[in-house]
Amino acid sequence: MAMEFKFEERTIALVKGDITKQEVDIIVNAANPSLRGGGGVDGAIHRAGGEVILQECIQKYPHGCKTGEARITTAGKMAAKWVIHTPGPVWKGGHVGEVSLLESSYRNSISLANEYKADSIAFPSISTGVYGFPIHLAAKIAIKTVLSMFSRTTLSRVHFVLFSEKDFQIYFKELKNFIIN
Ligand code: AR6
Repeated sequence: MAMEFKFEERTIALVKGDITKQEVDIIVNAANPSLRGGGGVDGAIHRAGGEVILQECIQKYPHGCKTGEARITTAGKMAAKWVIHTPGPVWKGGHVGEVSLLESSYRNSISLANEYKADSIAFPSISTGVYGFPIHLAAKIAIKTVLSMFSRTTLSRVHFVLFSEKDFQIYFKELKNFIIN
């Protein structure tokens, strides 16, 4: 299922489904600082792309990646050209910089996509699985941060890919609020 919206002559798609199947230039991975794979969407991306992603992470990023930063690899067997790996923050109650770290994950991913002159990018709901970030707040941050940069980049499409109907509806509500207000 997908819904499309126009924003400043660009397209935002809300998609319910599997991010590894998205036909976009860049897929964003909700990674952890080791960049050595994991569960959730990270596991799905490494499985779908194949060994080459892990090999590249090890070779190019021996020290992994700090929370809120972003690193790029190719996408192996997936339709996308690249994967941007960004470790979002672990939610610890909201008083240790979680909001600004999540903003940084989105901001640094968009900047890197722009450096690579990408036309399209797909985001999962970073930090809202194992890392426990409240999804309503995370959806607001994701939408606000991405849309505030969108028109100054090479990107013409951004996909927010949600794995469940519940998450999809939360993003839908936040996106409508943001576009209308
Ligand atoms: N496509 C789209 N979304 C997905 C998919 C998929 N194939 N699989 C899961 N999700 P999580 P985090 C959703 O836990 O909270 C990993 O082990 C999922 O339902 O993957 O940032 C890493 O290595 C949820 O809404 O990421 C880290 O250690 C969202 O993706 C840690 O988990 C994010 O859930 C990162 O935790």
